[in-house]
Amino acid sequence: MFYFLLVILSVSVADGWSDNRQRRFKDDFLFGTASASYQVEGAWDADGKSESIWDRYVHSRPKLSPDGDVACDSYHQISRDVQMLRELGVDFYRFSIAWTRVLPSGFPNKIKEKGLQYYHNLVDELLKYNIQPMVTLYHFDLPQSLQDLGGWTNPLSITWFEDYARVIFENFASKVPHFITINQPNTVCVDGYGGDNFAPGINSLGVGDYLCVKHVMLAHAKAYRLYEKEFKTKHQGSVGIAISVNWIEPINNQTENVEAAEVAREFSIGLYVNPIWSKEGDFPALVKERVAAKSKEQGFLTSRLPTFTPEEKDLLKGSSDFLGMNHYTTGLAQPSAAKYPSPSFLDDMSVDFTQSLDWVQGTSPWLKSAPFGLYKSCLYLNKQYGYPTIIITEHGWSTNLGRKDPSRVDNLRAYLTALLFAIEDGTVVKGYTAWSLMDNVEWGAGVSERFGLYEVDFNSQNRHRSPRVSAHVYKRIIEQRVVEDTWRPTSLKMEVSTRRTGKNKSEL
Ligand code: GBH
Repeated sequence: MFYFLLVILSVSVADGWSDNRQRRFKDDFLFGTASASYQVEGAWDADGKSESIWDRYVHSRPKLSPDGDVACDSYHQISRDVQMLRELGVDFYRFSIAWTRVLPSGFPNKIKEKGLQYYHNLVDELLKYNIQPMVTLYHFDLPQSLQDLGGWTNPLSITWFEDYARVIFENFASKVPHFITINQPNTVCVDGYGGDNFAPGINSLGVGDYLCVKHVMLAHAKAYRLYEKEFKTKHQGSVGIAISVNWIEPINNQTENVEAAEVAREFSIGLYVNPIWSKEGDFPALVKERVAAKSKEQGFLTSRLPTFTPEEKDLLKGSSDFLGMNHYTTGLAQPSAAKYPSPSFLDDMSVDFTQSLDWVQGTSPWLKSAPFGLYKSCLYLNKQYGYPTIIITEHGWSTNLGRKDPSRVDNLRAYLTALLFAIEDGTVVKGYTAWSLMDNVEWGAGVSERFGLYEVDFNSQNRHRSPRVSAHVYKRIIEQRVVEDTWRPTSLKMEVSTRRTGKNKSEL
């Protein structure tokens, strides 16, 4: 008897999460997929669109190939893009609006009707098939004209964004139920201003990056309050922000590594979540203390991390209807051995990351599969911030060319299973978004890293799209509401999902 118990115990421990219960996504759980303007639209200078920081960044670096000039040609392929969404049977499509297409000067003094029309056509086509649009206002592509004025390091960027947001809300609030203000402030700021690997590549380490964070957070809050005050009563939509929440685990349970992981979570997650979801409406205390101390040591008279006024904290606090969570991978933390440039964000944090050799590697160098990290991220947010309403606004996997993508199928199933466990343990998750609908321009990496449920042939005139195995598997999950271990499509031919057979809202 004792031996028998021991066997059961060790099997269930080894197996981690498996038991016999079948976990389902409730009928009102929303499934979607996503893209972003620069990554799919192409037509980079068509119909009066102005230059964005990504156009400039890629065009001025001879080593980078200008894949974004044409990208997936989505600017000319609305019906094909929406057809794919109907095939998948998704509830919503997350895409972004290019600021430069709508307001080429960066300001609302000149509104480009043709730019607006493209998004109206896309939104109308989605609504025709009962697919909800989820619109990101800013996904990394600032007008270069505003960058020339300092971009997000200029405090006036808060007003520039608010004015742009007003134009978008005025035009789309009646049709669009979900808005995301800004995608991944950490990428916008720490990658974009605290280095050279991401547009605009300002290289202002430990200074420009934090200035940007302050203004991006306030720009978000202003746009949220604008919608709340002038659009919400009438249109009843929701407005959130998409934050990069990758999991950080200590490399082992030694105290110094556990502490390093805690520090790293405050620097990479808390910096953006705390101002909105904590009662103080401010950056995390730990980050404020660390950056202030380092700054002093370095001879600065004030902390490199800017502060918020009491009014700004009030503006920030609670300024989101949902926490958009972009989750891809997990890092293992330990105190840094490496010497980072001083000052810099990395020096302030002083944590090094590795990933386990046991985790499957994607095509992107930073991407390994560790599904437990999604579960732990959710529980962490619940504990720290009191069960916020979450939408997974991105999760995905990169492969090479080819329509057979077993590693994406495995990754999708494992992460959705982890999500079901997080939901069972109390996480409030309204929806899940697969990144990405189709292969697209992976920023500086161009079209070499392929994140699509649909493969795109970048050598063909019309950027021909074809479904991968994972597209069929995702479609099946959306229909069945469960994650099956072994189901496979019998052919790669795709038809419109029975959930989206073309009936419009009034018919349903
Ligand atoms: C998301 O974040 C983006 O929102 C989306 O546009 C993108 O396509 C998707 O992820 C997949 O990457 O090579 O070690 O220097 C992307 C954030 C920022 C993650 C740059 C990878 C490069 C790390 N990315 N980062 S490294």
